[in-house]
Amino acid sequence: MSDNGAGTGARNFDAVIVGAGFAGLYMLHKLREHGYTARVIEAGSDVGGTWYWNRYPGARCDVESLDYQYGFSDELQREWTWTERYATQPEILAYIQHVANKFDLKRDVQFDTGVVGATYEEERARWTVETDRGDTYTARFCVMATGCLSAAKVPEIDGIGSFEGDSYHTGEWPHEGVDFTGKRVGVIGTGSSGIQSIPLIAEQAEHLYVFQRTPNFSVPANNAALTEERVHNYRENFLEIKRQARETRAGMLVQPNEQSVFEVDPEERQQEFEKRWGQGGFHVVQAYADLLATEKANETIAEFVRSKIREIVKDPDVAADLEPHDHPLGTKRVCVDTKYYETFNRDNVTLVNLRKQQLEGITPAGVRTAAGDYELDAIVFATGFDAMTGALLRMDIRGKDGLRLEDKWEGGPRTYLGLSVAGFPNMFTITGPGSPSVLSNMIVSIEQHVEWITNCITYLDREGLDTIEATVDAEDAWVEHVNELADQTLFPLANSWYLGANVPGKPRVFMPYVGGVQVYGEKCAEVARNGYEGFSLGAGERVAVEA
Ligand code: NA7
Repeated sequence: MSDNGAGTGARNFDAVIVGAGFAGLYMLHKLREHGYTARVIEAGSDVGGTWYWNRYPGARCDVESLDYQYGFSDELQREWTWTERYATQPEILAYIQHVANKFDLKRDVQFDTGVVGATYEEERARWTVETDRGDTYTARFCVMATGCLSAAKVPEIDGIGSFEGDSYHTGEWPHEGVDFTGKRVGVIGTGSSGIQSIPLIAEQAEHLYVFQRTPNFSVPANNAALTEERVHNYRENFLEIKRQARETRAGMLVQPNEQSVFEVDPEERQQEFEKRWGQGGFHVVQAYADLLATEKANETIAEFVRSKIREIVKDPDVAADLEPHDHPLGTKRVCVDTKYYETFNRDNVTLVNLRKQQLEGITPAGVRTAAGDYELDAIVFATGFDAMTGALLRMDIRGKDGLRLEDKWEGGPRTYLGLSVAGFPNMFTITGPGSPSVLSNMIVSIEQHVEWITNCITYLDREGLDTIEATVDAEDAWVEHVNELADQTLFPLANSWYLGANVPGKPRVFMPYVGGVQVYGEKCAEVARNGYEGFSLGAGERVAVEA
């Protein structure tokens, strides 16, 4: 361990951590607990990661607040009280602030600083990390806690720079908020961000045009204030709930039904769907065991949701345009909304179906489609992210022999366990591609990764080892396994950001691991138990580093 501690202006650390969201902060906390020095480098002016940037109206987590909190500290959970079933972005941000303050984390974070590159120096077994301020940091370990949905994607639309009104990306929302009162507003994109923000923007705007390329499935949140009883029960069983969550597929306790949808008659099925729809959120997808397994089963739930759209939306033509038909339900992340479909019954809201009138471009005055011009005062790009790899590839990361990550991943991301990349020793990717990440409760997956990485580092030190690097063979086998599993599911049938399909030119590779949190966690534990099987461990001569 180096003794040149953080917070003193020192530039050499045991670890540099990129990103101060849930992942980076917990990584810092764990490393400190074990006596390591670490510096977190964060582009934002404060902690929070995705919850720092995504401040658009209606931004909430689609995982219930009680489940979407750290599990590592009983004391922490006892002193924090969530107010709503689905927490708002400000409440989640307040929670992360609380965590950062409680554990005194901010003193080791360098804010307002973007990492532009990271280079591994083989001789000294150290990473050199460069920032956009021109600083460099060196560290034995480099931990990428850069998030899966952190590289906002502004679409490549003709004339995008020519618009003379105001424009915003949901993932980079102004901190002071935006007042759309009296404005003609266009929202481009109907993923989760669009679907959450549209109802609230509609309440303010003089007129709202929703530019929809692909309709998504959305289910009601049925959000409500949490009762004292629910909070109390959760609190008293917290550690057990958190333990059990790691033994599930999605990293949270749901009520799965073991039955096939075809084992019940249509009437019973309808009742079950209605019950789950009433419960809100992802419950509906859990109604039967095979809903995400076969297209035929999936069609039953897809058609149920479409029937709800027809029931809610009064204009049948608008309802028809909102009905998703091009992908099985759940193969894109199901959206969780509050009054999304109802919004299309408002007189000041117009749905523009870009499949019927193609988007031709953006003009100084608004949006142009094949059917004509829409004059707008403001455009909201709810167009998503260069997911999972974007934040990593926007940095110039170079491993052994100058190998660039960008070149290595030219055909799509390749990792061992989503945690490590062959050719990039002592670099870890928290919830990287090839791990359950976005298919799971992120907090659970983040904690599992952080704890695995911490155990790995302490193991190396105990054994007198300096370096750890995934072998090419282990990486190849893992990539093949991840692909094989994905190919057995319906996921590849959707043009989703899971596959990189939303970014023109991005290799079409299914990035998350679909095997679930439990299976994945067991695999990681087994690798560690077997002396970090699939990794080569090195005991080179460590060069003393001057502060
Ligand atoms: P998503 O889910 O990637 O949604 C982006 C939306 O923007 C989607 O409807 C896209 O349509 C649309 N889009 C993107 N580019 C264009 C262009 N060029 N023209 C028209 N429409 C476009 O991002 P979100 O931010 O909503 O959600 C991301 C995740 O955050 C979400 O899944 C949750 O996990 C939290 P498309 O479907 O590509 O036709």
